[in-house]
Amino acid sequence: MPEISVLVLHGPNLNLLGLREPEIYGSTTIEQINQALYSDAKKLQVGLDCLQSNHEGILVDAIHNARQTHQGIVINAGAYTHTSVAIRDAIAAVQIPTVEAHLSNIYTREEFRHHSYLAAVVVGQISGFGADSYRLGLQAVVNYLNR
Ligand code: CA2
Repeated sequence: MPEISVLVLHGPNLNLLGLREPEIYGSTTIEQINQALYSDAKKLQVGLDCLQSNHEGILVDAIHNARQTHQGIVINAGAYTHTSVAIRDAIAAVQIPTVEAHLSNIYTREEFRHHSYLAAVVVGQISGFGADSYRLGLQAVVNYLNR
């Protein structure tokens, strides 16, 4: 059994990836992203679980529950990035090293996307590399945990 297990959280509307607005978010589906992550996790010899939810409280519960099961988190909180003090507080409370990932470069988009409530409580942020942002995030959190 791997010593390290990582939780990947996808926030609201990300279940629609690949099905709507491919010009912004690409044509890769969430299932394809998760498959690539499971394959990477196997090579990195870490455990992996992926969860998508459109509900803030479910994401908060998942972060709390990770205390017993996961040593690292990669989160794309979607629009909650820009609104959720609750998700920020949950990440700060559990003290599990967390990487924030975004498909798009949030700093080249509308002004309201330039502020992340999560940025101050995560280890780091990866933004703008499409589906690769998650893969880079997984690699980054594993490197962080192994160092
Ligand atoms: O770039 C990202 O990953 C975002 O977290 C995506 C969020 C957006 O609110 C953030 O500002 C940046 C939106 C996710 C919506 O996903 C969709 C996917 C397909 C079709 C429609 C929405």
